[in-house]
Amino acid sequence: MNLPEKEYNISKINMGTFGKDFVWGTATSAYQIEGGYNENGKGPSIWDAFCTIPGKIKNGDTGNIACDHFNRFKDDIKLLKDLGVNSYRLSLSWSRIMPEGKNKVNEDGINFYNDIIDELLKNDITPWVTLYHWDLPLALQLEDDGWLGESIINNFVTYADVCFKRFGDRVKNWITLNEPWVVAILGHGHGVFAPGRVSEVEPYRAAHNLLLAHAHTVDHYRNNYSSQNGNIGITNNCDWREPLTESQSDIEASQRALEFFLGWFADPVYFGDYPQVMKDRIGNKLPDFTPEQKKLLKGSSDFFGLNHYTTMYAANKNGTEDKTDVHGNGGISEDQDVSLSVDDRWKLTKMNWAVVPWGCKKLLHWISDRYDNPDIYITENGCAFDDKVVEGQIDDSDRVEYFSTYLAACEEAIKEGVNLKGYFAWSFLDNFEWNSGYSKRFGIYYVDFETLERIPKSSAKWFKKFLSGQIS
Ligand code: PNW
Repeated sequence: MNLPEKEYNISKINMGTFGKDFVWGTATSAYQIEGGYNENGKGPSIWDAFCTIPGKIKNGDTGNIACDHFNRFKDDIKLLKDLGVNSYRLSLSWSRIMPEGKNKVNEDGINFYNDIIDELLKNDITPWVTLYHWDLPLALQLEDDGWLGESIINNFVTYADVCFKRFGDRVKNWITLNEPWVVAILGHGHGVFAPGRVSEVEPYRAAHNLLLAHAHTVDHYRNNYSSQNGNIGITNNCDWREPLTESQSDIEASQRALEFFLGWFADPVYFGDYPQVMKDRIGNKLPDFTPEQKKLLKGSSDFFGLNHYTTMYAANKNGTEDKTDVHGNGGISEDQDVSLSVDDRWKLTKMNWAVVPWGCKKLLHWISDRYDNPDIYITENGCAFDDKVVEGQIDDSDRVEYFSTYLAACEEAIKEGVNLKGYFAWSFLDNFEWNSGYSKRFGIYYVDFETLERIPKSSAKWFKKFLSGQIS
C-alpha cells in the first residue's frame, strides 16, 4: 500500500469533556466468563454443543469453566468496585434461566442473576444487561433451527418477559441482542461460530428473524413494563471502512460496505427497512418486511449500541476475483462487490485487527449523520495482545495505548457534536474468545486459566487512574 498514512490529531484526553453523567464500564458475556456450564439446572446452549465438535475451537477449549465467574462473581465485583467504573455490562445465559429455551423457568438461574444484580447495586455499579450474547438454548436449535425458524420470535419475547419480570425492578438498561451481524455472518454464513452453518442465503434469513425478535421484544417491554422506567436498545458491531483512494468508485464502495455491515441492522431499527443498496444487490435472497413489521421496527431502540474494534480500506471490486483480499470481506463478499485491505503501517493486534483510532471517530460521525444524532453507547471497544506475566506483573502498554488513543478519538467526536454517552471496555477479564478459545486475551485483568487467579494489568491500573480523573 503506497498511500500516505493519514494524520489525525489525537489530543490529550480531558475527562471533563465526557461529563459527569457519562457511563463508564467494562463488558463481558455469560458464556465467555461464567463456566458452571451444567450447574444448578442450566440447560446446554449451542456454544456448549459447538465446543464439542473437534476442530471448531482452538486447542479444543470450551467454556465449561471459563473464568469460573459462576463461583467467583462476588470477588469479581470487588475488582470492578476497585476499578471505579459506574456501570458494568453483562449478559444472561438464556439456558440457565430456561433450560429448554421455553416453558420451565429454572429458579436457581434466576437466583444466580439476582445475586449478581444485587451485588452490583450494593457497590453502586449500574448493570447493563444483554439478553442474548449468542448462547442460544440448544433445544431451540434442534427443534426449529434456532434463528432460522419463525418460532424463535415468540420464544425470545417469552424469555425476555421472564427477565423483565424478575429483574426489571432493578435493571434499567436492556440490550436485546449483541451483534446480530456476527450471529448471521459468522454463525450462519461462514460457519465458524455456533451453530456452524455455511450458507449464502441463511445469514439474511437469520438476520431477519433477529431483527423481528428484537422489535417484538422492545414492543412488549414498552407495552407491559413502562412503569419500570427503563431503556432498551440493540447493540450492533461495525468497523470503519475508509475509501482506499479518493476515486468516486472507492468512496461508493466504502459507503456500500458500511450499509451492508451496519445499515443492514440499524436502518430497519431507525428507518423501518433494509438499505436500498442491499435490496438492489441481493434481490430475493433478502426477505421483505410487512408494513406492520416496518412500523414495529422503526424507532425500536432507545439508544445506539455500538461495538467497534478496527478499520479497513474499502475499494470497488468491480466483479473481479481479488486475490490480494487476504483479510476477507467482513460479510458476503460477492453481494457487496467490495475489496478490503489494511495499511502496512497500521499496528495489528493479536486478532490481526488494525489499531486506527481515527476510524472510530469517523464511524461515530457516520452514525450521527445517518441516524439523526442518536445517543450512542460504545458497548465494546478493546484489543487482544500477547500479555506476559513478568514477576507477577503484566505490562500491557500496547493496550493502554489502544484505549487512550480510542478514547481521545471519542473525546474529539463529542467535541464535534456526537452524542456519545457511554463507553464500555472489552473486556473486564481475559476470557473464552469464541473459536480462538483462551488464546486471545482482551481483558484489563489477566486471568491465569490454571489457577483462575486475576491480576490487574497495567491497563487496569491506567483505567483506574483515568476514571478517578488523574489522567488528563
Ligand atoms: C465481539 N468480527 O465479537 C463480541 O461481542 C465479544 O463477545 C468478543 O469477545 C469481542 O467482540 C472480541 O472478538 C466479534 O469478525 C467477533 O468482525 C468477531 C467480529 C467482530 C466482533
